[in-house]
Amino acid sequence: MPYNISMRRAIVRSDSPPVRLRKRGDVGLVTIANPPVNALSAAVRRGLLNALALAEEDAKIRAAVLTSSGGKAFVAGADISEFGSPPVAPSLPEVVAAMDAFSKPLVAAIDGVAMGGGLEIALACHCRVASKNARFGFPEVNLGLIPGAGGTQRLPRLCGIGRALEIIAGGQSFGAARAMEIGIVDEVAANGAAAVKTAFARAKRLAAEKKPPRRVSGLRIKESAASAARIAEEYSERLKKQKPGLLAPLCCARAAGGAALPFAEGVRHERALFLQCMRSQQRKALVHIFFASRNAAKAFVPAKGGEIVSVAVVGGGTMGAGIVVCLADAGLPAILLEADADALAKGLNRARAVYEHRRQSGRISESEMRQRLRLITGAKDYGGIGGADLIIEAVPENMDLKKRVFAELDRRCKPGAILASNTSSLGIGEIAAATKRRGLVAGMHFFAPAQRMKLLEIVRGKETAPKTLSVIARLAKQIGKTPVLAGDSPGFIGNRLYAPYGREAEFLLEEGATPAQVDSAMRDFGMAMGPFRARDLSGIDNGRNIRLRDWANLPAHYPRPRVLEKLFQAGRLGQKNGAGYYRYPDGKTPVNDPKTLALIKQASAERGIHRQKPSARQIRERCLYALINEGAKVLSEGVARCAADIDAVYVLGYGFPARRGGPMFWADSVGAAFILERVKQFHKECGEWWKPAPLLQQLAKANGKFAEV
Ligand code: T1G
Repeated sequence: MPYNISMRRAIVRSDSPPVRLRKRGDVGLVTIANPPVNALSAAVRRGLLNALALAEEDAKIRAAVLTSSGGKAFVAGADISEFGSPPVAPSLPEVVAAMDAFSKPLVAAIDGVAMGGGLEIALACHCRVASKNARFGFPEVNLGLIPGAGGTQRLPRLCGIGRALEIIAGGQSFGAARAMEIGIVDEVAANGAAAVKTAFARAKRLAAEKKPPRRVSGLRIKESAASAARIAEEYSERLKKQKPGLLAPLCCARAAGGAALPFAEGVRHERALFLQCMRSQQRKALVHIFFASRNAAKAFVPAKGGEIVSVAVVGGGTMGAGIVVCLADAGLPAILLEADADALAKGLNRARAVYEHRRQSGRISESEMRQRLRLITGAKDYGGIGGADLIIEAVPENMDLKKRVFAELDRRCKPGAILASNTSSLGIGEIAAATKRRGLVAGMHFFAPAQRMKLLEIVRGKETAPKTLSVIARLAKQIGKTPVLAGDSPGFIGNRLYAPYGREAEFLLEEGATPAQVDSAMRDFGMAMGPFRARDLSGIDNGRNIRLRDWANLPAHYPRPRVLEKLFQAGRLGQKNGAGYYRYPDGKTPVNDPKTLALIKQASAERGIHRQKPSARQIRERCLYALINEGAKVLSEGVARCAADIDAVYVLGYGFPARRGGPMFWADSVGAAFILERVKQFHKECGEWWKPAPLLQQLAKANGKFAEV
């Protein structure tokens, strides 16, 4: 429907428009107000177009300032929730073209994040003023996209093709000082209000000069077309190594490589690449994970009260120290409790070592390190942690030990304190039974290294109170973690699905594969690390203990792989003692070890297997379909709330490739019927482990998807 002036006035001057135009003297103030992050929805795009048209037609307006309200974001980009739906006019390129054509000075006042389309509309202005806490970036590449509204053409014109390639294909955000340094911003003000004030002054000055607006599109990059294309080509070759299998980074490089072309031609080239990415399965998968990681938090009712002011951590091992660092990083005081002075000193030193490493690599300053360390204190007895609001237990994976710790915590900690276990798979209900405050007991399963991994499985015991879960989920967000709710079942979500994945990898060794073949096949699929390299990292002894416990009551007729036990009996504990599935001559680089192959062949012989090398596809099918079959059971049992939660767990905690959207999203792209046929085949060939999950059978029959469960 074509716009007419009355419609424009209606949209821009209604009482709560997503875009408002107000006159201040002879300057028009265009304000975007689309909480929570001022995403460029269709209504915002329409509002911008109308506000620009009104400001253009109003002779009393001699210049305009573009800003937004809300503070968190200037504009966080296109409205991601619109992706995949039929496009709604006006498109963002149309809006940006109208900004470019605006005949009066147009100055952006930026506070909060200017990302993606938000940075693109800022670059389409003739001048940019930022508050000092503003942040900038083109994160589209993390969604499987490229900037699609001129960003790949304007950015190189301001900061050169080399820097532009890093920013666009890297997808990292950066601050106002850096933006000023590289020429994206013309001035930095103390805060949002000062940025608007400064922008006004600039707009008036530019209007008084009566010169044609300085359009970024009118600039030229200093490199020639051939040189720009060569720089982009060289950068693309690096991207193929750094980000294998990803389409969007390469398209970013190709689009920016065209910035030496005439502007209109470069924009057309960019648009074609943008639409190619928009249609890609990788974009669908990456956007799925963007929302899955945010929607997981909606499993928890928003907490009211119960603020967590101080946290104690029991156990200063690698995990406990990492958890303490998470807390200090978020500005929370953390008390580390250990059994004796020596153990406490070791635990505190582990936390200090994390900060020392960050300081040496320039990620934090000496003063920031001291500030964080001041938040970490030690206690040698329970009396020292009695006043904490939350206590996170991170002692070794031994149920009797955990029960003793929880019973003592229950006696010594203040009423109302929440007691959480970092257990990776032990029963929360059983642990809670050792206390008289079962409603206040839950699982907080961090992933190693705790100070880096974003995933936090929050485990609901059968008597855990909803408020306990909500308070923990709120803390999770405060310490930068993504909370995913898990039912109290062995292995919760992550380790429950990881067990069959690792089991099948091990059976494949006995059938004819080597650790390197299996790891390589899974890395080629996109896993951050192969299963055997991962097991060497987490420790052969840990893997063995979990398996002994999980299979304690396994019916005798279930086949059991033997290689893990043989490695353990041979004293090979993994990277930590120099040998596991691989050897580690330098302590960290895995090297194939003939001794491992000898143990594997021994296992094959004991089982009477004639070894045959499997193909990469067979390796992937066995490992992944076992995982997905278990995921179907976890969904049916309600251990996971929905398939997207499983995807969030696997991408954030287990290195599953985000470009495939997580195991259940990927399974939906393969198809339940196909997977069921393969599972049935493996059931015939490999025995009871492969009994098809009822939900998988239902979906196959109904041509349904896990996403619909
Ligand atoms: N569109 C729609 N919703 C968005 C959104 C967006 N761009 N960004 C955030 N949200 C929602 C999010 O789902 C959540 O919703 C709420 O806002 C708070 O987000 C055309 C093609 C801005 C740094 O990739 O990085 O522009 O869960 O929990 O931790 O060329 O949000 O409350 O219902 O993340 O304070 C490029 C994505 C898009 C930025 C704020 N832009 N967003 O972080 O809050 S493509 C991005 C973020 C594009 C152009 C191209 C972060 C944030 P709910 P949050 P936060």
